[in-house]
Amino acid sequence: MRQPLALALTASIVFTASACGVKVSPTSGGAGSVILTATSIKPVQNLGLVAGLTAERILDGLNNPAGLAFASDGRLAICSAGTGRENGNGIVQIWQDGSVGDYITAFPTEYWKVGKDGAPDRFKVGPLGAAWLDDGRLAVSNAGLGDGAETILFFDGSGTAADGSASNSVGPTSDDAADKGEGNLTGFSVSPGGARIFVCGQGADAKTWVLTCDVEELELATFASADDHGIAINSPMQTLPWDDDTILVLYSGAGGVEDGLIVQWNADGTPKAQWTLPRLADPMGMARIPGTSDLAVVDNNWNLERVQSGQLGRVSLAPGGGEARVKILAHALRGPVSCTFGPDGRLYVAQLGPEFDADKGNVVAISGIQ
Ligand SMILES: [Ca+2]
Ligand SMILES: [Ca+2]
Repeated sequence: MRQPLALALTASIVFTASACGVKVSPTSGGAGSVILTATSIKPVQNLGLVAGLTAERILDGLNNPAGLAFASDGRLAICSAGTGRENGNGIVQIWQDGSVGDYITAFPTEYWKVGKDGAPDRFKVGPLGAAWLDDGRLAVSNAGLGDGAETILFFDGSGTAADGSASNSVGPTSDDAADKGEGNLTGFSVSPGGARIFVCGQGADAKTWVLTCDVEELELATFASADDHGIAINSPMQTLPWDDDTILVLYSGAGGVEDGLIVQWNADGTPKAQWTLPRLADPMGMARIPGTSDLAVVDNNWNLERVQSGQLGRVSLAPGGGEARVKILAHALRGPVSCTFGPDGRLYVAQLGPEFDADKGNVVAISGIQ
């Protein structure tokens, strides 16, 4: 994931320190102001980190946190489903240097699985992914809409979801009656040069798409289908431009099954290489380790009943594909969903926490990965 310097600030962020707890208020007011309130850094529970790595919990109380995206000025956008079980309160918050504030509010939300026979609905979904563009806009998936209706929203500054300019949606692309179109849009990245966004879709199991969105025309279109090329592993989760001509995509495969895969796609949507990921069950987040050709990959170890212990792996890709080398750097993460490196060199990881749908998610920052 992402972005060069010269980001035009479209929102004024105002810090006003007061006695304890640093309450912040906008001095100029008006649309586009973001109120940031200082938060306390907390020690993390044991994440099972290998020697040499340390972690801090920078934010908690999040409901099902998802995508993370750093702007070049150090602002971190954090997508989550909104607190509690009410609908329509999906949110993107901004965190910077220990302070946090609401950036875009009132996203539609839905539940991934609707409970039957009196069982509660499970896994609230709001905005799932985001990316900052060179011109300062923030692109966010409106993933609380249904499959086939989801769009990418583009924002010039802070506000509500209704203020965003929407792309088109992508409907069914197969004859499968279960194919409602693309949804759960997640795993954003920006192409080299910034003209396009890449994003992972989830349509029917018979048809898996990586999509691309033109950031000027706001045109969302299919880019690469694993199924069209005999790749049976589904659930693309994260995109990552790898060089000028190719893009890596991380696939988590079936829940709880050790079948994760990274596919390198050419610009024409044909696969160039692929790597299996031994020891990782459901990898969902991936970021390039700065200054290296290795990847940090977080393994959610997905289960729809409970949050399971997840992992952080360092992944090395052998030329031409095959089995990736995976070194486990942490074995007791709490349902990690996504990760990205900050300008401080730390790996920021969104975790579901001890329980999903319960405002118990958090973001941790892990130091020492080199
Ligand atoms: Ca959705
Ligand atoms: Ca899997």
